[in-house]
Amino acid sequence: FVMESELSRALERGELSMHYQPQCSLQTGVVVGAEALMRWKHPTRGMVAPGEFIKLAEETGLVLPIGAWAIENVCGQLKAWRDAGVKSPPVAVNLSARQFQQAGLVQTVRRALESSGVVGRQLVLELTESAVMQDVEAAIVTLRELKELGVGIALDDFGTGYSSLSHLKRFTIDHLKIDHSFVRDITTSPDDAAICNAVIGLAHNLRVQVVAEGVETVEQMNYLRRRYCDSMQGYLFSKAVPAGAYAQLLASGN
Ligand code: G
Ligand code: G
Ligand code: MN
Ligand code: NA
Repeated sequence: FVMESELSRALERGELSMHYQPQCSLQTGVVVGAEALMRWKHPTRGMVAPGEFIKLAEETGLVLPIGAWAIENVCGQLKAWRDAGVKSPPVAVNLSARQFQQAGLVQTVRRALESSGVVGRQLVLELTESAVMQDVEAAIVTLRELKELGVGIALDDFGTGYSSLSHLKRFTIDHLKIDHSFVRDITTSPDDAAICNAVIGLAHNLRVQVVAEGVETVEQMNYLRRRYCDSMQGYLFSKAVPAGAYAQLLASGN
C-alpha cells in the first residue's frame, strides 16, 4: 500500500530510477530499441514496480512531475551514453493519459531535448489507445507538435482499448505495440493468432512498425517472425535492467 506523501517524497529524495527493457529485431536479433520502465527504490520495501504506484500517481496528479522527471532522466541518460561512446538505439518512455492531455507536455519534451542536446529521433513516446481516443482532435494536434520535435510515437497495449483502427491513419504513429495478452496464446489460440496477423497487416499497410510485447517463448518468437512482425520485447530476450546493464548489453553486440 503506497501513500501519496511517500510518493511525492520519492521524487524529491531521488528514489526513482529508470530500467531499460531491450527490444530486438525479429529478422536480425539486433537490439533496435528499449522501453524505459520506472522503478522506485523504497527505503523499507525495496524495489517497487510502477504497477503498484502509477495509478495513485495518476489519481493524485503526481504523475505530471514524475512523468516529466522520467522524460528528463531518459534524455540525460541518452546524453551520458552518447558522451561515453555507447551507441544507443531510440528509447521509449511511457506517458499516462493525463500527461498526454496536459498543456505543458510538448514544452517539457522540447526542453528535455534541448538541455541534453539529444536529437528527437532518439526518443519515442508510448501512448495508450485510451489516451489518444479521449479527445481525438486534440490528440492529432499534440501528436503533430511532437512529430515536429522529431520524436517517435508508439501506440501501447494495442488491441485492448477502443477500436481505433479508423483513426490510426490520422495519428502520426511510428510503432504499434501488440499487447502481451494477444501474444501469450498466439501459438495455441486461432483467435489470438488472427488478431495478431490482422494487426501486423494493417500496421504495415499504414507503414507502421510492429513490436510484440511479452514474448516469453521461442515458439511465440518464431511465429511472430514468420508473420513479419518487426521486433519483440519480453522475458525471452531480457527483462528490464538498470542503465549500466543495458549499456553492457549494447556494447557486447548482443
Ligand atoms: O514494469 P511494470 O510491469 O510494473 O509496468 C507497469 C505499467 O507501468 C506499464 O503499463 C507501464 O506502461 C507503466 N509505466 C512504467 N514506467 C512508467 C513511466 O515512467 N511513466 C508512466 N506514466 N507509466 C509507466
Ligand atoms: O503496459 P506496458 O506495455 O507499458 O508495460 C510493460 C510491462 O510488461 C512492464 O511492466 C514489463 O515488466 C512487463 N513485461 C515485459 N516483458 C514481459 C513478458 O515477457 N511477460 C510478461 N508477463 N510481462 C512482461
Ligand atoms: Mn509501455
Ligand atoms: Na503494453
